[in-house]
Amino acid sequence: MGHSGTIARAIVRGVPDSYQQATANYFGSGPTDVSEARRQHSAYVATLRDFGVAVTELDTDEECPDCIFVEDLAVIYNGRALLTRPGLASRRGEMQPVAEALGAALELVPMEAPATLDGGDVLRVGNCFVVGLSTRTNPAGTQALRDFVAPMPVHEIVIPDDQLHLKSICTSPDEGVLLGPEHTLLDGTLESVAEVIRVPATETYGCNVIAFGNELLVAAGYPATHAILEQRGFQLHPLEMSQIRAADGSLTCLSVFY
Ligand code: CIR
Repeated sequence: MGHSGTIARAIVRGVPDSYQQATANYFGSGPTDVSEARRQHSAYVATLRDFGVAVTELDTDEECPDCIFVEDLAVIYNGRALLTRPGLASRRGEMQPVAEALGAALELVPMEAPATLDGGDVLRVGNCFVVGLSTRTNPAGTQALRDFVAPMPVHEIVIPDDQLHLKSICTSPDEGVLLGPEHTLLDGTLESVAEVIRVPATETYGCNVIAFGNELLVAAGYPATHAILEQRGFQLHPLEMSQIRAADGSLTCLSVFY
């Protein structure tokens, strides 16, 4: 994700018929309505296009039920793409078309075993990165990220086991500002890099936003979070995400921005 003027292009990937088999252990208990997931995904893509993003939509892959969550496959920095080793081995087959699409514009840097890292754990905040150590991202993965973005500082934060990724629960709505839940990620790491707006724990899912300057794409249905953001002067664009959330996915998960 990024801020005003920083999102030029996005790669997204369509919803397969097999989406009902997508992994779901956190926010969701599994998708139940593939047609509705497709409607929600299409509305998301249309909204990105409305904001002037050049969106490349990759063919879906029935062998990969989680393939819509392309964010996890790459970290983009300085004209290069770090191709991750997703923490869930069953997702590593998603890589090839994403790598091909990114390779048309960027230098590709592969991640080597035993490193694992999901792009959902990597958040750029100003002139540094914050990376989540999670069930998907291991210390060798965070080291690979450090090597990839050096000399840019990388701050590590432990993601509690009841949450999927850093960006599942914390993103940046504006330069120098983070949005996070009030009950976790409280070790001071976030506050060391930005002002942190905290929202009620019941609205943790609402912390995943995509910023276009002052305008934010947000998940529909998180009224306390929306009120806090509107009070701060943001203009909100709520999107229905129920069938994306059902597979533990959030707004940022559906794109690689570059
Ligand atoms: C998974 O468990 O890997 C997918 N069902 C959800 C991935 C969501 N991606 C993200 O938060 N970046």
